[in-house]
Amino acid sequence: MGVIKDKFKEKAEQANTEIKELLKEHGNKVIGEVTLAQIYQGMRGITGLVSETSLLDAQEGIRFRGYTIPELQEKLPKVEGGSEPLPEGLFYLMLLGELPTQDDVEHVTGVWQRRSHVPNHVFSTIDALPLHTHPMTMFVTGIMALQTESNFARMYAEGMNKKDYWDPTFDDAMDLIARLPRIAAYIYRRKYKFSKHIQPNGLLDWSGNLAHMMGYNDPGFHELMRLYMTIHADHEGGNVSAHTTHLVGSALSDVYQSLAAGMNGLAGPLHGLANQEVIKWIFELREQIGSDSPTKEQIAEYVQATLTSGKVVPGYGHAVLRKTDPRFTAQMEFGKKHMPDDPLVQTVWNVYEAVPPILESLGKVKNPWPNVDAHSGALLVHYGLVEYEFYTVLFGVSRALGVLASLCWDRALNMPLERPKSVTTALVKRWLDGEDEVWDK
Ligand code: NMX
Ligand code: MLT
Repeated sequence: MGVIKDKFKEKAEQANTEIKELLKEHGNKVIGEVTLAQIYQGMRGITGLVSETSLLDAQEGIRFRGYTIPELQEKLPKVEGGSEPLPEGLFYLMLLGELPTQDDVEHVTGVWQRRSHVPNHVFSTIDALPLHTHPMTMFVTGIMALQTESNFARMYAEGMNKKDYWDPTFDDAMDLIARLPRIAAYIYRRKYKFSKHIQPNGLLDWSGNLAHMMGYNDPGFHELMRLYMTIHADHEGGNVSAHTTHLVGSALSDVYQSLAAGMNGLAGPLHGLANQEVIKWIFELREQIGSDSPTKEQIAEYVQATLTSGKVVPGYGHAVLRKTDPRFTAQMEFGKKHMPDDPLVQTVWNVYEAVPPILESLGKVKNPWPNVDAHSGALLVHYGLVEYEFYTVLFGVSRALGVLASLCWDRALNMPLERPKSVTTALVKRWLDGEDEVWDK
């Protein structure tokens, strides 16, 4: 067994014992109430899941195993001469709950390099799709084509003790994470660069290699990819991509099937697709007014027009956060350091001034502040990555780190099939009419 796998097994055994005792002693404690409105309104605020890798605070934002983004930027290992954290280190932290050393991170990079081979049939499957296919559809198709390689599916078919489920799940997770940059870069080069593919460079880190295979060799872009892959990796367990991966995984669907399902959720415009929507929306604004530098007044008018036409302002609002997303702030800091004069980046900052008071004035938006997607596209455009339909694929490569570390934990803790109760409006009405105990029927 590998070093990380051994360590994970040890940690999981400890956690299993702890959780068993915790449930034995406190299993009947009530942790919340559910209102009628909540079951009709997206289950907001219902605590119903356990996810070990990160925790979201509505005011403060995300902490990964207790560490904020600025703390990760300070404490996680970096490439020589670099200043952004290596996402390999964040994966190690999320999986094992402890900060890695430089050696630990180099070890993860090496493991993922060795496991990164993508079989040819995956490329042929992607090639079978017409070129106008959305990159997220190609991405999900590529992940599903890779499912032929699942150790878990093969071993389950052969017959496996449930105590061992975590083991091939761990291997599948490591294999899939290692292979995702190749698939993402293949899609990018196929769709936008006349299928002129670039071979991996075995000397580069995971995100550096992704940048290289996409054809981007500016060291600034490599740094951006390390930051991007770190900040998009996880956002506790209830967001659509994490929750879907966990839910589908609870049926003992393997890592490939579970991640593909989660990525279909990420492809929705209220979730990860918002990053493409933001840039599309700003490009349309620039075209409408015929200038690359819209004034704050022009932005405000455009926001009003968006709202009047019954659309949401992309990149703003959140189901849990109630302040500016620290992932937005981390990207703003990157922009100030690397490209303070870029007109598109400046527009993103002007949008940040214009939008919140307008959304606040509607009186119904619970969070008028920007989320992660409000900023990411402008940084990518700065380095020449203008093909905004591809942006959610980058989000997806990063999100795999968090949701697959979590899926390893789901298996190690033998988390059961997820199956909440649903009711009908007819039953709700009977309850409102005073019929007792309808919920048990
Ligand atoms: N622009 C216009 N209206 C909004 C916005 C916005 N950005 N955000 C919320 N609202 C509306 C929302 O549509 C709802 O209206 P109605 O009652 O008419 O249906 C009302 O405000 C209350 O919604 P909230 O409770 O504030 O938000 P909710 O938790 O339902 O939704 C989002 C959260 C993220 C789906 C929502 O804020 C939104 O649609 N934002 C724009 C899309 C976006 O940026 N998504 C990316 C989220 C981050 N990610 O990567 O996943
Ligand atoms: C995410 O990163 O998943 C989004 O911010 C959405 C969420 O947390 O609900």
